[in-house]
Amino acid sequence: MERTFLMIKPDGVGRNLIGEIVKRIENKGLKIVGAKLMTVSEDLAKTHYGEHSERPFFGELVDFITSGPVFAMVLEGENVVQVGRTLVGVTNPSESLPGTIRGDFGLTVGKNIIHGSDSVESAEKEIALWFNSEELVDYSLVNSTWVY
Ligand code: RTP
Ligand code: MG
Repeated sequence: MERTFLMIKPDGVGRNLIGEIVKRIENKGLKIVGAKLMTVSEDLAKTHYGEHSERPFFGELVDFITSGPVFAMVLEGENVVQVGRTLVGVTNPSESLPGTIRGDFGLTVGKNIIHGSDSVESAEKEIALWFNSEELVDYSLVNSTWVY
């Protein structure tokens, strides 16, 4: 089954949105296989957003992600990378549709609440970067036969 990496950013944690976001993930039928509240080192932030290292906003992005705790998650489900991005919304919350996390809770690109892996390949890299294998839990959801 496909996996993705989602991370509630410091603004989402600071605005008490963990429960609201986890509720949407559970309601959708996705399985949480790993989750942790953590602070992010500068090294981890720079590696995670390495593809943006030459962009003018890189410094601000690293400062922001390291500015408070984040809530990191690994989710499992059919087509979950794309489904995760759909739940999150587009990069700029002012263009994200209502019903998406960014569309419902954000206004500006610099404080867009949550990160979601953008491809199966990035998901694999990001899961390995953020989680040890023993932090990922193997179990079954009782209701999954009503989803699949
Ligand atoms: P993310 O990686 O955080 O899930 O966001 P994304 O794929 O939707 O967008 P991406 O292009 O990967 O950008 C990463 C993060 O950089 C910040 N950003 N700021 N000031 C700007 O023009 C700008 N553009 C991007 C956003 O916080 C974005 O989520
Ligand atoms: Mg991205």
